[in-house]
Amino acid sequence: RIVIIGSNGQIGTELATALRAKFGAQQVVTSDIREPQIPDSEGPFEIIDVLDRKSLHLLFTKYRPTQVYLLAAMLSATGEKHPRQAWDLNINGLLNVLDLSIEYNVKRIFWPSSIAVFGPHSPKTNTPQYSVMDPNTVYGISKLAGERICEYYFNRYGLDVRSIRYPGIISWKAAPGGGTTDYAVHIFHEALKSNHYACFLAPDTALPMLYMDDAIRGTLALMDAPAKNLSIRSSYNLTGVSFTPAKLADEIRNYLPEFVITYDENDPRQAIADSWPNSIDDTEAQRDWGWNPRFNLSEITADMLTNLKEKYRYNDGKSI
Ligand code: VAH
Repeated sequence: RIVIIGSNGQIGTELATALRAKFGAQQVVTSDIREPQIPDSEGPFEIIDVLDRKSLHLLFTKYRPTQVYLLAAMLSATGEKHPRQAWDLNINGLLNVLDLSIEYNVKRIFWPSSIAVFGPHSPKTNTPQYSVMDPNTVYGISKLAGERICEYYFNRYGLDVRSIRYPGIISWKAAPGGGTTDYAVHIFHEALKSNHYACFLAPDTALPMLYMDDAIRGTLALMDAPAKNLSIRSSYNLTGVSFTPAKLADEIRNYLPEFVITYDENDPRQAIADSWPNSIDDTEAQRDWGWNPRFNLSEITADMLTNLKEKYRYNDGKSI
C-alpha cells in the first residue's frame, strides 16, 4: 500500500489522483487531520494527526505501507503567525514518520522541502544546489533542518527518503494554503471573477514557480529513479519558470484584455518573498533523474484560465 499523509492539501490532492491512477485506487490510502471537503470516494481515507504517534502507529500497522508521502506541513505565511506550531508540525511530524518508516521497513518515503530553505545571503539568481542557506522564516528553518534530518536517516539507517525543494506551485484543482507564492494562484481566480487582482507582492518580485502537472510528474520520476542514481539525499533543487507579478499580469491580459492588477504595499509576505531566490539551478535533478519542466508561463496561464473558466461557469452559472 501507499500512504499519503496530508492528502487534503494543494499537492496531496493531486498526488493522490496520480498515485491512484498509477497503482490502483485501493492501493493508495489518503489521510489528513480532517475529512476532505469532498469525501474521498476513490479509495481508503483515514483521519490522522501526524503529531499523534499512537494514531500514526495504528495507520502503519493497519496498512503496512511500502511507500509513504508526507505532505502535512504549515507553509511560510501561516508559519510566521504560529511559529511554534509550524516548527512542531514540520519537524516532529517528519521525525514521527521517519521513525515509524524504519520500524515498519517502508521502502521509499517522500518529503517536500522548499526553495524557502534559501535566505538573504544565498545567491539570488540560479541559486545552486549547494549554497549559503540562512532562511529567516520558521517554515524555511524547519525545511532546512528537515533536509538535514532526511540525509541523516539515509546515512545512519539506510532509509530511502527522497525530497524536492519545491518552488511556488500553481494549480487549479485544490486551493493552496498559507503560502507566499499563492498570489500566483489567487490572481487567476480574481481575474475570472472580477477582472481585478490586488496583489500582495510588488510588481518586480521575481520568484521560481512550477506548474502542478510538472511538480507531480517530477515527484513520481524521483520516486521511480534507481537509488544508485541519486547523489542528493537532503533535497533536490527543482524549478519550472521564474516570473514577476507584473509579467504574469501581462500574460493574463493576452486572454483577458481588461484585466487590471493593483499592488498592496507593506504586506508581511513581501519580506518573505524578498528573502527567497529569483531563480533556481536544478542541474542535479536533470542529471540524476531526468528532470525537465514542460509548462512555460504562457502554457500555465492558458491551462489555468481554461480550467478555472469551466469551474466558475459550473459553480456560479455566471458566464465569464
Ligand atoms: C509557500 N508555496 O509559499 C510555499 C512554498 C516556495 C514557496 O514553499 O510557503
